[in-house]
Amino acid sequence: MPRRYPPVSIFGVPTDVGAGTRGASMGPEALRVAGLGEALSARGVDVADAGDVVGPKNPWRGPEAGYRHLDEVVAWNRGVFETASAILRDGRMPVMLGGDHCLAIGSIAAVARHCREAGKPLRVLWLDAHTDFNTSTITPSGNVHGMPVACLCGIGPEALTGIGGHVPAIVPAQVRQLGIRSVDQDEKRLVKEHRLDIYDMRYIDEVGMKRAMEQALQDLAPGTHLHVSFDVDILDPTIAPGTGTPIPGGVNYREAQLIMEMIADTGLLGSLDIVEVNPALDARNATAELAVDLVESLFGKSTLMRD
Ligand code: 5AB
Ligand code: MN
Ligand code: MN
Ligand code: MN
Repeated sequence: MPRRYPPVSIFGVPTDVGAGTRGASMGPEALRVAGLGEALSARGVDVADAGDVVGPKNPWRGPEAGYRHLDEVVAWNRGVFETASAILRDGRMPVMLGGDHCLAIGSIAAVARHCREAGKPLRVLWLDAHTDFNTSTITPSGNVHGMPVACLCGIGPEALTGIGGHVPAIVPAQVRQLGIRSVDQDEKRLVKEHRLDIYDMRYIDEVGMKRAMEQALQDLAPGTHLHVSFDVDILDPTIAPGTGTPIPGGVNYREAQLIMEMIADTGLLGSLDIVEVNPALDARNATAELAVDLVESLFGKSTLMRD
């Protein structure tokens, strides 16, 4: 039986201020060109395009006190927070087209505030090759796209941890991370210390994607708002070359479809980030097209019975 989805508002965030490679700023347009809006409409979803968040240009400077472009990262995230909050207030589902992954600070802060006000449980499913749990003192790069999960959990500069007006925006127990295969040395210590629930590639190899996803999605209370933060570098670079920090050994096409299909089956999807698509590194928009294909599955498109 086809599932009904709430109305969706997609919005673009054309910046790469949080990344170490230029080009994710072109991600929103690549996803639109790949037909994201049309694909959702074809699924029967009421979809509107809220346009793009506006923010400062990328100054392309080196790290200062452990951060690259902190002021610009804050400015962009404030804009994301305002836009996502307005969409949620309208009773619509925000779908953010990044941009680099630092922008999830603003989108998830908005979702966390919305859930707090509505008295809804929130769960964040972080699909990524990386844990994104660095801080200014342990980061190897200063790039804030390697820090959003830590910031959301209250570890980071006040200008970022406080964006939603409540510190921390979320706690580690609300997060599940899947697809992980690149964690920096000190970052490993920190994710262990904070007990992040991580389904890494070794675990997926051993138990299989189905079992790993069942565990990542288990004990979701009825009425939970499920936020999916989809960093396309979770995918194997052979199928998704258009991203700034590709790591070999990622999830394959069928595993990626299964992830999305199993999320769809929960019926709890409440908001989505699609980040780190970098058209400057892509092969004929293949990564954006694959992302759109996967989002169709996330919205209930399945091979046989269910659509
Ligand atoms: B992404 C690295 N851990 O902090 C760092 O793509 C990479 O949002 C971060 O997951 C990758 O610079 C950030 C080496
Ligand atoms: Mn990421
Ligand atoms: Mn990543
Ligand atoms: Mn990346």
